[in-house]
Amino acid sequence: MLGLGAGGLVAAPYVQRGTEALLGAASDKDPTGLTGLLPNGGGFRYYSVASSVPRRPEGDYRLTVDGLVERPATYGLDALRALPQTRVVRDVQCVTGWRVPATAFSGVRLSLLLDAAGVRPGARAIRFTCFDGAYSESLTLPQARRDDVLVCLRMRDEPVSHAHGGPVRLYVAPMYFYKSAKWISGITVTSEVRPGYWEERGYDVDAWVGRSNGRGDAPTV
Ligand SMILES: Nc1nc2c(c(=O)[nH]1)N[C@H]1C(S)=C(S)[C@@H](COP(=O)(O)O)O[C@H]1N2
Ligand SMILES: [Mo]
Repeated sequence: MLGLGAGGLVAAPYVQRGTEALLGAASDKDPTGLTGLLPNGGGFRYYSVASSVPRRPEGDYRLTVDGLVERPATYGLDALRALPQTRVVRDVQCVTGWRVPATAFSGVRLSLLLDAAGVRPGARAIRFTCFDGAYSESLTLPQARRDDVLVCLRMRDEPVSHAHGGPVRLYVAPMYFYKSAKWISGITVTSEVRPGYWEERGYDVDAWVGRSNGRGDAPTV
């Protein structure tokens, strides 16, 4: 029922003591090599559970909205840019402890895309998929409809870089940063929450900062 969160790869074992070690390992191994290539921009760590992520040329980017909706849709970047843009400035908090204060994210409210698609009765959750082929995330419908949940085109007032999940990533402001899926390609409306990548590995689906099993007081890794 949980599905293969790692896209068919062997799933990592469920870690009961918290998955800081796993998150740290992803960073320590630096599978993307990006940490070595890029200055540590403003305190961010670059995370990717996929060993490499293809770059998506702007013109080729597509975001699909489907599942329990009246009007499935596919958006290119221009179509997303043409929609009303919202900017929020909030702290970024990774579950492993590092934090970046007052970071600007802007883009289209997820609620706007859901309203445009017309969520059908019986829908309760959203599943996000990513073109890295590995990561996934989830939100309940009420969480997804919050004003501070954005489909981001810009981060720190610049286009979202490839390292940070560009051209389009999610930003779920009130939750730990693992909810903010990078390189998103699919938004599927579902009848139940399908736990995302880290959630299958022990982290809470309801990842409210300070009110979930990622406490943010773990040592920075
Ligand atoms: N597709 C994808 N999204 C992802 C991740 C990932 O590995 N793959 N890591 C998550 C985690 S644990 C964090 S802390 C943030 C890191 O975002 P950054 O690389 O922009 O700092 O992205 C989140 N979104
Ligand atoms: Mo994280």
